[in-house]
Amino acid sequence: MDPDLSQPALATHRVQTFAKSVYTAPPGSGLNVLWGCDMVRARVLVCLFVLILMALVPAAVSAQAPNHSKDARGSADPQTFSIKMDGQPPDSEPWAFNRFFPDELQVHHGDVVQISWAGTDAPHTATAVPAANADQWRQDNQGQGGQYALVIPDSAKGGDDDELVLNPVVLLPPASGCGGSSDPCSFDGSSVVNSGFAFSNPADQPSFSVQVDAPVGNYSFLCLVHAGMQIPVAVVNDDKDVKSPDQIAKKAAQELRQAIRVDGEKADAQAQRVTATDIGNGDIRWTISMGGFVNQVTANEYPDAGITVHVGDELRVLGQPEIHTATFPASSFDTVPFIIPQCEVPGPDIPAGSPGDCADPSDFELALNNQAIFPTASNKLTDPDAFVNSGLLAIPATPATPGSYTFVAANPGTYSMVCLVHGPTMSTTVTVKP
Ligand SMILES: [Cu+2]
Repeated sequence: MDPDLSQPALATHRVQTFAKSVYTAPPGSGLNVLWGCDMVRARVLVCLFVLILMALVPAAVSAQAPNHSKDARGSADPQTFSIKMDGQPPDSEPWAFNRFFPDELQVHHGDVVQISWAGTDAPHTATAVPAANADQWRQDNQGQGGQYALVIPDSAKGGDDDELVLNPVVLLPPASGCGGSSDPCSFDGSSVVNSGFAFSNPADQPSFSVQVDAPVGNYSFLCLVHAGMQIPVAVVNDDKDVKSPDQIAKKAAQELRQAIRVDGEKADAQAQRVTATDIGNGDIRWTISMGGFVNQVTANEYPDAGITVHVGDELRVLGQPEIHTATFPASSFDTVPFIIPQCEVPGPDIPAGSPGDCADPSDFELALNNQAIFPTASNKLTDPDAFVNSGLLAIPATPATPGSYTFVAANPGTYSMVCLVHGPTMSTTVTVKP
């Protein structure tokens, strides 16, 4: 059951609020892309990772994301702290930083935290949760049946669509419209405050402001899309010193530099590595990683130099904490979208560009394309034009997102491979020789 449909007026309001922010977003911004499904930028349409599995089992989601308007300030001199999610990689590398910068924060009651997206094109949410242990909170709230599961079964109308949709509770911004720098959402320490889903966009980075009205205690900020993307946030007594906003900004910048220099470079090297294993009969199994992933920095790329194999060889791709596919041919990125925007109706759903295309805007949804996320029946590379797909892989492996997939080189030819999640920057060539 779609939770929004139990409260139609509210659901409509929330969708329209979000739709408004979409339509008023500047051209090329992430929000436009999300609904418009622009193919170039759609390469970033998410990294959904392992939570998908948990949502494969039909799950009832039963409550709204609570949000609150601004409360009176508690302490005398509230400060505003600016923190970042994600960051800019060097030299246009296709990396994303699934981290907050800085990696922890202490504030006083009443302080405001402005959380800015800072990546290239990855989607994130800025979400304040009333839990000191973010991993435990995810287990309790993002697993099967969890209110904040990233994807849920498309069962709103008749339960006749065998597919998954992005959870509106994760996707939608606060109904009240709070979150701007002049109108921060209040986090009272007892309920979740969620920005909704938005894409990094260097030309116009989104941000979300939260006033921390919670009592002294320990909480977390996290991204609902990316596991492990979270920081502890402590509210301390007014008589205890905390780092200044300036010091926090410097710490954040220093941590990003370190993440680029150390973790990014390691992740990049991991993505480029090709290893060979003798499998008998003169054949070789070539193994690559689906990109690199080190300390929450993901290098979304396949080997630049391509891979050359012979007929009879295998190509094994290994999943990462970030979700990916290995899909032939590379042009599939244009023909097999990972996410399909559509209107939920009885029977097969109708493709749509935005909520306004649906008879009821609250019937608009973003579905995962089964053709993209599931493996093809055949794993054989017989024809460079034939569609052969690993489906979504990830680690830790689950039945829905296995940890590896193995192709078999059956016929000579030049084959192109792409990730349907990340697009052309994550592609390579597999040359099969006789
Ligand atoms: Cu990918």
